[in-house]
Amino acid sequence: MAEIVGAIFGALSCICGTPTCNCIDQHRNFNDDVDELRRKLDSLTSQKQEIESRIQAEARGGQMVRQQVQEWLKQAEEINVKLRAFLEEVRGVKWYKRACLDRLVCRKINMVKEMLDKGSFPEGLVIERAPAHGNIIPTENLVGQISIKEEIWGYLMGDEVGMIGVCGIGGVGKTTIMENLHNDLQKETRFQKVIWVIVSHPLNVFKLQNQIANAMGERLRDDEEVKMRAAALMEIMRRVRYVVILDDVWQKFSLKEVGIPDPNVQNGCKVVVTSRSIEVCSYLRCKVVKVKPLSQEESLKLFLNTVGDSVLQVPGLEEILKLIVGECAGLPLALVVIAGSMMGVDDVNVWRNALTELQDLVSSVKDSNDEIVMRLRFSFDRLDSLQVKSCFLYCSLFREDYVFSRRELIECWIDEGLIDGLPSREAACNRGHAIIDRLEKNFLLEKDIVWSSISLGGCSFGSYGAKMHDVVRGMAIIGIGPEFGYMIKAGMNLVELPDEHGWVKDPKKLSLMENNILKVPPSLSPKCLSLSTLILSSNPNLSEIPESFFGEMLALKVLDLSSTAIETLPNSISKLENLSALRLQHCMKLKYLPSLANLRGLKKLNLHKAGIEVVPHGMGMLISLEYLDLLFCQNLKEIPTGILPNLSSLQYLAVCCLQETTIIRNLEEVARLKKLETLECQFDGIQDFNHFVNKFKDFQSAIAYSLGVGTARDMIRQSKYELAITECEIGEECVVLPNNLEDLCIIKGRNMRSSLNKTVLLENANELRRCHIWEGKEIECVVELDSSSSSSLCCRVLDKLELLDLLTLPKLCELVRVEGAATPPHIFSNLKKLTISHCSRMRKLLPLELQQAFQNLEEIYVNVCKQMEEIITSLDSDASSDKFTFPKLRRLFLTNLPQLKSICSAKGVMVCDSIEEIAISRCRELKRIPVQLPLLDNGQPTPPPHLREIEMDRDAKGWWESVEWDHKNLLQPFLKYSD
Ligand SMILES: *[C@@H]1O[C@H](CO)[C@@H](O)[C@H](O)[C@H]1NC(C)=O
Ligand SMILES: *[C@@H]1O[C@H](CO)[C@@H](O)[C@H](O)[C@H]1NC(C)=O
Ligand SMILES: CC(=O)N[C@H]1CO[C@H](CO)[C@@H](O)[C@@H]1O
Repeated sequence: MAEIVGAIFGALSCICGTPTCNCIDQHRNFNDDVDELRRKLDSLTSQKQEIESRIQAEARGGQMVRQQVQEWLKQAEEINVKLRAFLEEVRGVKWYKRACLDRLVCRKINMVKEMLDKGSFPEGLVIERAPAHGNIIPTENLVGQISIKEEIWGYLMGDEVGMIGVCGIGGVGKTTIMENLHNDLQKETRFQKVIWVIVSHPLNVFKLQNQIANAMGERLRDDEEVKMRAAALMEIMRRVRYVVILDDVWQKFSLKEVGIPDPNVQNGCKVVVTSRSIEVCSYLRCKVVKVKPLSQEESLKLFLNTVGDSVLQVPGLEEILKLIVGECAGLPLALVVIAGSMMGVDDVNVWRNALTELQDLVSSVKDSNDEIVMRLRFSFDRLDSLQVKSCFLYCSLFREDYVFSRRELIECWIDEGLIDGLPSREAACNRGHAIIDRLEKNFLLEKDIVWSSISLGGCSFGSYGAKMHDVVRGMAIIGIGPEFGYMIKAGMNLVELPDEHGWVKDPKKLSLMENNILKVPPSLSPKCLSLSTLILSSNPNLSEIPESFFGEMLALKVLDLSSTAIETLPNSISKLENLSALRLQHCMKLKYLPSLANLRGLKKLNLHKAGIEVVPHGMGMLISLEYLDLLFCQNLKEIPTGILPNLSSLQYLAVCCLQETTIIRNLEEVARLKKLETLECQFDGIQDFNHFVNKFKDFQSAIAYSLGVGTARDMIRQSKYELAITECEIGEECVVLPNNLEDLCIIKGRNMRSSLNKTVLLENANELRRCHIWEGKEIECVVELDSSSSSSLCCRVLDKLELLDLLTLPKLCELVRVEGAATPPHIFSNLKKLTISHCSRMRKLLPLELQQAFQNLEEIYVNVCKQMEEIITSLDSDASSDKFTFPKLRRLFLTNLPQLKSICSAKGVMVCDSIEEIAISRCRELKRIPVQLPLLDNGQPTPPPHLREIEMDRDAKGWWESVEWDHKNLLQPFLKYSD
């Protein structure tokens, strides 16, 4: 209190001490301001209370409240206490002094306003475990090794052991066991946080700290020393009961150095390390669990699981098969990879031959460390085409554990000329997908998730990409790469180029990706006359390459300098006549490129986000150019007229359209590019965009597009025709949609109208398949129809919609609003998936009038809608005993709906015989589950034939006892509890 009094009188003396009391604003009334301050303070209090109750509702078992939110709550409380006291003080101040206090009051008002603004937390309050997208790691099911898994589980659940070391040779299945355990741990309430970190090799403490902090939803300061960061991380970790799984540790280190508190009985935390080295495990004082190879019997089972049981029907095969399995030495990785390569073979002779090859390979390296390498080599040799082999080998150029997106990998293959001779880029991409599928099927690549930079409402978004198992990669590098002239030093923390002795003789492909090479020595000119691919990407501080460097690399075809700090490219580039791909994306400092006029064979020029101010000299001469990316080159103001039409081979073009004039001028030129297949374009605002669309419509027919308006974001990239509008002022003008649009995404639209229908011109959108609306403050319903339009256009337009995804729309209260119409619109009749989350005003989801929308619905997700009362409603109360039929519904997820009283009216029943999964959690007001069980011929009820599980939160056991569900006892076996 003393401090506040001081502040008031301090202000008085300093402002009023001078004769010109300039703080008096004649037009303001002091009392009004004080009232305003009081009102603002009340709003702050109620906002704080709301946030606190939202946290209670949202924060399920293990979730953590975001740090900004915690800080905000603390500050809000402080401000509240201080200012209430201030208001008390002010009341007693004499009138003649009040005027002078006014400015102070104004400042306080602003302070509260700021707090109110800061308190919206569009990313959500808690760090979600990204439910539907799961922190679940895609993994193989375990065959054998169950006892090992159980042993580890015992240590995790018990008190005795804090550090666990899972130890065994490469390919024995350590990671798979831990992945399975990790996924099981997600369903446990014992730990608040389960973190999976792939430890880089060589170990990099700084990076490890970042990985762990990120997994905790926090950030460490990049400019601090490792020691300070360790202390900060320690602080973060102390707050939760965690399991940290450190996968694939090669070197000794100490937990303290990184900032992981010692796991012990008091904190109940656990650290699990997987490693090939017992020494590492012992050094960390782990309880060591050795993962042994599979028994012959388990091996056979795993092999058959992969290759398919039907091979056993081939006469005479069983013996050979057992011998082949024997050669795999019980290593799951070898078993699945080899089985993968024999899939579909039913000729005994081929099998017999395979056995001999495998035996030869294995005996050639008996008892060396490379045993597994040779087993894997076998399946490489069996990839029939050189094309597939080369594509596989190319993946080893990336650093260990790198997850590539399919698109990225296929583009690289195209650059290498590995996918050639196809009539279009689309055909080449399809071929690329087929190759990835093939490699995945052979277990030479594995599926993994590429996380996009989009994160909203606490959800992260990912898509499937591919990754090379580290042992498979090792095999590629040691066992095969050298024959093909590969030299791979990716992700090795190198700070300079390898010196002359370190170079493979006459390499063909050299990767130095993801190091920290700072400089290429001034006169270095490595003699690499056969080098066709040089990758120096992601050396973030590499700023200079000397003239001489490319002097003896004249055969270079692919040069990748992306994500480096280079400022200029040496002129010697101009002499690389055979260069066909120049990748310079994310070179933000790149200002200068020499003339490209000589590079007649150049097919790809990627300058995405590069710093260039003008287009490179000679670009107009690149008659072979197929791929040009100039997107987000912020300094590039225009593409001069006359250049684009020369690029007659162009298949893919990505540009920003920042000024109206450039759009129009270039667009007419774009129209002349006869081979163009894909156009990617970014616009500043809706006006520019609409202008573009109106022109584009005339010629777009066959061109796939990916268009963005507003701030740049990763595209969702699901379809050929997509539009994302991000953080845009939508306001007055309706958005005109291009023809063929399949995917529409509106994120953080500002000043949107009350409905989607009023925000965008839906008339053209009769191909719309997916619609995402995220974080729109104004939108009240998705479609708003007046009586005249109800049966017509809009409904036809939205009839193909398959996915409707609504996230954080605070004013949304209905899907369809029909003004004064009696006839229910025929709408959403192809909807397959409906997801709605964080829409706090929504009370009722699907009106009975939308019945036709039920016909194709396969998935319904409703999550964190705090006023949601009913999922399917009929206005007509007589219909209360109705049957609601959802012939295709497979998943029904209702989570965190504190007001949900019924799913479909009081007595209604839901018929959804195709249901597979039901999840209901945190819906405590729900008294009855109306899902009707199908009847057998004899009239007895039976669980739905495809039902797999009914998931509930663990502390809902009591609720389950009380909830009404006809024949509930039959469903008991399907129950599964999660947290
Ligand atoms: C790399 O550059 C960044 C930014 O310029 C700097 O902060 C960092 O210290 C540099 N790293 C090294 C290893 O030189
Ligand atoms: C460029 O490619 C052509 C055709 O493949 C080849 O004959 C020529 O030797 C290459 N140039 C260099 C410098 O390697
Ligand atoms: C495409 C479409 O149905 N648009 C409708 C949007 O809403 C207005 C009035 O609210 C209708 O007149 C349009 O037909």
